[in-house]
Amino acid sequence: MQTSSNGLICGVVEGFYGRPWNARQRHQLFGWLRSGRMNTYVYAPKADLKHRNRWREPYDEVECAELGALVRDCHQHGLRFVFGLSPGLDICFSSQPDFQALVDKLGQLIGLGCRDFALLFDDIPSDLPRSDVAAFGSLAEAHCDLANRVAQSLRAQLADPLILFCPTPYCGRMAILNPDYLPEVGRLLDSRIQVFWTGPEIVSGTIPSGSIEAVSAKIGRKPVLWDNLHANDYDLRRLNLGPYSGRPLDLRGAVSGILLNPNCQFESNFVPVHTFSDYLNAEAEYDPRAAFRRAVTGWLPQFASDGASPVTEQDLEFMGDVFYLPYGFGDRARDFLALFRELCREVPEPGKGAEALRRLAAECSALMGLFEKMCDIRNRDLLHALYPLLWELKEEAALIRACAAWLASDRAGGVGFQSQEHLPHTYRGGFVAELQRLLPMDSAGFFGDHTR
Ligand code: GDL
Repeated sequence: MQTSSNGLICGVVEGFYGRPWNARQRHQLFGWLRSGRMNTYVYAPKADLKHRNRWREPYDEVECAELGALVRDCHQHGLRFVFGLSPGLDICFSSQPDFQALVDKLGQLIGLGCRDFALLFDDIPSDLPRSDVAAFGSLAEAHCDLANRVAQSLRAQLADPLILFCPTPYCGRMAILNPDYLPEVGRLLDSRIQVFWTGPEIVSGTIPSGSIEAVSAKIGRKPVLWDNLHANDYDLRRLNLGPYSGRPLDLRGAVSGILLNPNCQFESNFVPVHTFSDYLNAEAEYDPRAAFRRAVTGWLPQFASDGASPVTEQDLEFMGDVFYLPYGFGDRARDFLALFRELCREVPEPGKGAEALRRLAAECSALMGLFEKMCDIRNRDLLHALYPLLWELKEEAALIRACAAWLASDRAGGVGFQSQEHLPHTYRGGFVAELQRLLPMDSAGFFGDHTR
């Protein structure tokens, strides 16, 4: 297995909610990881029923063939394949049959060539199951006891397996609400088991190195970051195409690993994975924007098309700026928003603001053009990974461009602006949108005054 230059466990955890990636996509990922000098892939797709909801059930013959091929493909790329199991929704920690089911399940994977494992207790009830109250004093104690027994069983079968553990409070915010859990992990969990951590938040915009010291002190070891910076499963209108950022280089010395849990749409992860590799391999400095530009250049060949007007590097950079990172947009998207915001704040008098309106219309045209060019690319999987978001973007761009044209006109007749294509009661609608309108979240995360 290849070791990263700094000895970190590093790579990707496929740990999101939604459709798991397929063998072809994972094969491509392994190539990216290998060329980026990373060393680990963690298999933990929440929607593999036998990984989580029905964890006790063994994989059938077809699934075994697929998983076995995946493990081999991963190993052939010089990477560690970690199989994650997430039994916490309904396991009884004191039950011997449940322990046996777990060991049997991991044994099935050992039979398929897997040598490294993760036990994941994220996103499960934070109370000890009633059936375990007599046996354990706390949830942390039950989790550690199980993990230690699993580790013992794995070590009896394998030479020096990597064993990872995801605690139930796995970020700073959660640890505050559940202050006893992590110190118990520090005391009770076998010291050779690695512990996952997502940073101050589930999706951490920044992870200061100092924030790691506190958690390391509690858990008695350096954590492995499960980094959700580019994850988008929690909001399907997002895509995070921006560079790995908000993590200082000295963070690499404060943790024992970093694994990226990225966008659900596999093909959209080229820039996240490649900039992450730049960060991992950087010697003295890492400039996220420069890494972003380099990655965009590397991504461009995948947009080859037979169309008259192919996608350009500028197009990709603009798309990346629009779908950037969870807590900020890229340069050109920020400028676009600032211009539009200003025009909304102070709508120009008829005959005024021509230059600003022209600039706005030009940016809208660029976004609409981007969509048209994308439709011609040969890599249809890549197109469809981006399509729903690009469609919505070009629809808004068309609306804003029409509005800009109306504002630039003499606005004869005195009626307001209306679009023929955006029908009232169908636009920005649907059941979920209705619920979201009824429950707006304020900037502190509270849902309307009445619920405080
Ligand atoms: C989570 C889940 C993860 C999900 C991510 C982003 C962890 C440890 N667990 O809480 O499966 O993809 O948030 O929504 O991060």
